[in-house]
Amino acid sequence: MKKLIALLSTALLLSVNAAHADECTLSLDANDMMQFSTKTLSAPKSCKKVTVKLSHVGKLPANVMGHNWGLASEKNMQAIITDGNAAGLSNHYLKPNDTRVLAATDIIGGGKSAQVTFNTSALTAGTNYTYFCSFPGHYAMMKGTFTLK
Ligand SMILES: [Cu+2]
Repeated sequence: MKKLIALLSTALLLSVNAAHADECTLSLDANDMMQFSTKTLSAPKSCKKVTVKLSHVGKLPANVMGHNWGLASEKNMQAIITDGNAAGLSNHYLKPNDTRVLAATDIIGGGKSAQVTFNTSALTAGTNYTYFCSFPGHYAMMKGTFTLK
């Protein structure tokens, strides 16, 4: 009987973890109109890691209409993008090892997808962070707010 209870509680724990993991995985699309499909993303503050999946649902190639998903403090976004423009497409329009970037996917073209998983330990719950596409000029339209709640 004890063994059965142990098995049942293990199964319960596993199912709780599985549900939890789903809440910690977020998805958004980007398109050929230079748009993200949402301007806000949030995850429960209980997520130790968050995964963001970006799908480019357009058709244009990465050098014309490439998109990524980057995360930073709002105050750092402009400088990150300025340095990213100089770094070029081969660096996914982000300065290599830029510590101001909290997370970022690769730049992708139409029909592709990319994802990034990051630890939430560097983030403060309840604080609004900015996410953006670092392709030159895109942040004007392609940005939003990420919050751990
Ligand atoms: Cu873009």
